[in-house]
Order: sequence, then C-alpha cells, then structure tokens
Amino acid sequence: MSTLKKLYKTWFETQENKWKTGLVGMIFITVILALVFNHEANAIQVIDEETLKQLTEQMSVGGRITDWSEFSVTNIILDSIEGHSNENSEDDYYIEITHPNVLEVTATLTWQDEPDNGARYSNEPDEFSISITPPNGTGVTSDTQSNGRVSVEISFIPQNDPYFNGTGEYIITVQCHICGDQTLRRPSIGFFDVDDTGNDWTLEIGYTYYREAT
Ligand SMILES: [Ca+2]
Ligand SMILES: [Ca+2]
Repeated sequence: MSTLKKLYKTWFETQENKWKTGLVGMIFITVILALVFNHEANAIQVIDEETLKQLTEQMSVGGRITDWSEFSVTNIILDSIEGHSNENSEDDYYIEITHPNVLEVTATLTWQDEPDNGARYSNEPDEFSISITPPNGTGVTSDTQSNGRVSVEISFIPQNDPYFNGTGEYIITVQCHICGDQTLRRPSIGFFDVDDTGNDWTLEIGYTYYREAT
C-alpha cells in the first residue's frame, strides 16, 4: 500500500471513530434527557386521588377551610386499667371517644416481672405488644417488647371542623407472648426451672383533639 493510501486509510478510520463516538454520545445524552423528563413528569404528580378527594371535601364544606390555629390541642388521659395476662394470650378492652377532631390516640402498657425465685433463680423477661383498632379503621400494632414498657399510637389528619374519623369506639388489645421462666443461674438442663405463666400490667390510654378556643 502506498504511503498516500495509508494516510487516507488512517484519516478515514479516525473520522469513522469520531462519527461512532459522536453517535454513542448522542444516544447517551438522549437517554439521560428522557430519564430527566420522565422524572420531572413523575415529580409533577404529587397529589394522589385520595388527597385530592380530601381537599375537595374540605373546600366543599361551607366553602371554607378550618383555621386550626383558632383551636387548642387538648390532652385527655383516661383512667388507667390494671390487668393480668396469661402467657400466649390476647385481651381486648373497649373505649369510647366522643369528641370530634381527634388528632392522636396513644396506648401504653407497663409491667414488672415477678422477682427472682430466690438467689438461685433468674426470672427471664416476659414479652408484650399492644394494638389499637380505631372506629372504621385498620388497627396498628406495636413492636414486641420485653423491657417492661410498650406503646403504640394512631394519628388522624385534620380535615374541616368538625371531623369524626377518630370519634367512636376503639379496641385496645393487650398481647402477651412468651413469659420467660424462672431459670437456675447455674447451668442446668432446665429440669428445675419454674414456669412463669403470665404477668400483671397497667394500661394507660390517652388522646388529643382540637377544641375551639373560647
Ligand atoms: Ca418471667
Ligand atoms: Ca411474669
């Protein structure tokens, strides 16, 4: 091959590589732009159907939206309940909230395991969890705890005054799980362990609601 032909071939391959590089670059940029615009399109859709429905309902009630700054958040603590649960059991308790504009309902269970059965034994922890089931709603359940205290709460998004989705009958469920037995501190095969069949507890329930300032 002549020198002139070699020069021409080298120049042609260089131009071809540039063309290929340019084409790949254009495809890359197009893909990036498509992803960006697609992301922007998704980002614009921030109001879902349920939220839009709630806003429409708010606007349609008397043509106004409640100014909740004109209300005060009032905290109500119900009388505590003392009880006992057997191992691996559930117990339901019912409460009635008559106030409108409920913001949050909280249930807290506390317990203290029985003392060790003498110096030779260690009473292993008992496990509890707790649930709140609101009126016409789906219940929420806490984690299972073994440290003597467990709490769960349920919240409501304020709508227009008065709203009643947090008003009515609630079910509070105390769930007692494994109750750790009295075990010998010295290693043993468990033959001399003493069964722990349950535990006493205290249940405290409270709620907050918007009350119109006087
Ligand atoms: Ca125990
Ligand atoms: Ca116990």
